[in-house]
Amino acid sequence: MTMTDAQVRAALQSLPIELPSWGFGNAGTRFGVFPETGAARDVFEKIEDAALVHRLTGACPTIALHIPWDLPPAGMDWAALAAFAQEQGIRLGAINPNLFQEREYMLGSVCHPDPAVRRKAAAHLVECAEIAGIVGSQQVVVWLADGTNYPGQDDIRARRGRLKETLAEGYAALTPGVEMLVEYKMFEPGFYTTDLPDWGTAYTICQHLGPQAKVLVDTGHHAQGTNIEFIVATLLDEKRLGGFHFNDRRYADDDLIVGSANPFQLFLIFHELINGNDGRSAAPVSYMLDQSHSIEPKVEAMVLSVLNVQTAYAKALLVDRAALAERQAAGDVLGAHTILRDAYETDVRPLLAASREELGRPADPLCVLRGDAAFQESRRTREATPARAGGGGLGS
Ligand code: PSV
Ligand code: MN
Repeated sequence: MTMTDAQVRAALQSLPIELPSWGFGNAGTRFGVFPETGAARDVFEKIEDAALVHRLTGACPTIALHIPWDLPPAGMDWAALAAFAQEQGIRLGAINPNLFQEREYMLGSVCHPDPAVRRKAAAHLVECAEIAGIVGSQQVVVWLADGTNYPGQDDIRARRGRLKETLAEGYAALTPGVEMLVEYKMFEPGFYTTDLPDWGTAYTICQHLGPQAKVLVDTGHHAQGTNIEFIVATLLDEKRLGGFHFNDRRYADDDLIVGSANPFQLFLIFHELINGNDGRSAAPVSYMLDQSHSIEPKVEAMVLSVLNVQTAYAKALLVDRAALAERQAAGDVLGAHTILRDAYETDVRPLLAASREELGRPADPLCVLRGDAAFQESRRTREATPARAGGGGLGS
């Protein structure tokens, strides 16, 4: 039995995809930055751009913020920024502490050998927990650049002790109901050790922290060939999957548009998310994009990313789960595999178009955006006007 089109549309319409503020700004690679005309320069413009993506897709009601890149300007408080977002039609989402950019963090933040640096990192975690409480955000997402470059540079176990102790201070400051999502990454900027390199390490840290701590899976943060859907199934089974940072990659943390390099993997991830839930919808975890766009138009890139996530989800919803279970029980290796392939090869474009129209959004949001002369004009106007908050940070 497969789900009906109406059931698939209802499930699709209930999947919120959070946008990263840092994906709208002029980021680049370490080799250069190619500024885009009219790209967002401050938190207001990032919110405006995210709201546009939501108007076009109907799927992105929140924007994740990075602190201090997205601090409201002097004289404005968080409640006012949240109200600005609401006027634009979206809400403020996950709060991401920046524990990697300041000079003191050269040898790490929460794992730094100097207690004074750890105090600073803990205070920033507490500040971010408080911001999340004020703006009604559901998550504080912790990604650390902590690690070492050379054998012997620092004591691996001592760093782990500091990690647990310092993160616990931020955890203790969380408002009830707000989760701390602990993100891991195999390497970079640490090239010898990384203090949170994999899902297992993140999982044990979450166990130490408490029930409000869960693991965040960034699809670009694994070794080549890692079976991410297996990780997803395991974390879901342990009730410690907090959410995703979606992006795609060929080599390392490439931050490419999700679903552009390996759409089959994205489909398989959603298949596990549905399996580990009720078989009819993806687990209610946090779904965010984490991409930085260096050569692609940023708003278009976000829209395409949303469409790619929805495409993978729609195909995964179409898997005939009863038939799959039957073939699996019969030990029919290729019969079972074929059922997954059949769903993956279904053309879901008409279904997605109908779902968007049902929500009063364009059937093809990317096509509408690309043909929108007013949007292009607004970029030129923006470029010719000073930014409101005077700056704002680059993406990662
Ligand atoms: C750095 O690798 C990174 O891309 C992480 O994935 C974080 O989630 C993001 O930056 C924002 O800090
Ligand atoms: Mn990430």
